[in-house]
Amino acid sequence: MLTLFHSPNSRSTRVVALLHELDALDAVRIETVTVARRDGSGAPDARNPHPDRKVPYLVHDGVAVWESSAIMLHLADLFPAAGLSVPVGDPRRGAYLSWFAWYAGVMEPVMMLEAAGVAHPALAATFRGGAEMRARLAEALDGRPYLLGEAFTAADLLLHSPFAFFGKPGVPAIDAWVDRCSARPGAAYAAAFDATRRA
Ligand SMILES: N[C@@H](CCC(=O)N[C@@H](CS)C(=O)NCC(=O)O)C(=O)O
Repeated sequence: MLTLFHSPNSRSTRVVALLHELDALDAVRIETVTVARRDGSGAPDARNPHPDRKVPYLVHDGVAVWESSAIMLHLADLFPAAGLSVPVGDPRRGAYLSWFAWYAGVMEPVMMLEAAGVAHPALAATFRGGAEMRARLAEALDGRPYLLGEAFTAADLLLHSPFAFFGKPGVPAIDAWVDRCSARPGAAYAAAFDATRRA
């Protein structure tokens, strides 16, 4: 059994979009919970088993999976028929895994630091900065529609999501990719789903 702990218009919305793209909604119970939001609204929900009361949080046959990258990798592997994962043995698998790790380890921290206006030589030495992050994406998307080439994968769904939420960066290759990913049926489904859910 699969249960996704979700809060509307949050980082778990992209997991709902993925479930739609995977045609897996019937296989997953979506439990809507509240979370503490940065604008001061919301509150931690005692029904949410995440140790920090965050979303997304997935429970698969009693086993927890947390962090968007791990959850999306796991779900895309669980439902391979949709073709959104890259299987072990495929030469694209290394890049596929690396995009998920880079998202969690570099891209999201860099975006948060940039949005907060925080800069420090130690941070730049560790993560580089927003310009380098965008250059990496633009280079990967040069002459190809998606990060892994011609096919849309779960990596595109995850990595385009902050730009879809906070706005495109004004880099042509990235902006066009965000538009392509945002036009997918999963994005429209998740937006409509969230409009019907109140935690
Ligand atoms: N790196 C985590 C971040 C999860 C996260 O911070 N989610 C927010 C919602 S967008 C949350 O649950 N915040 C509630 C809180 O911080 O208490 C992931 O991507 O899964």
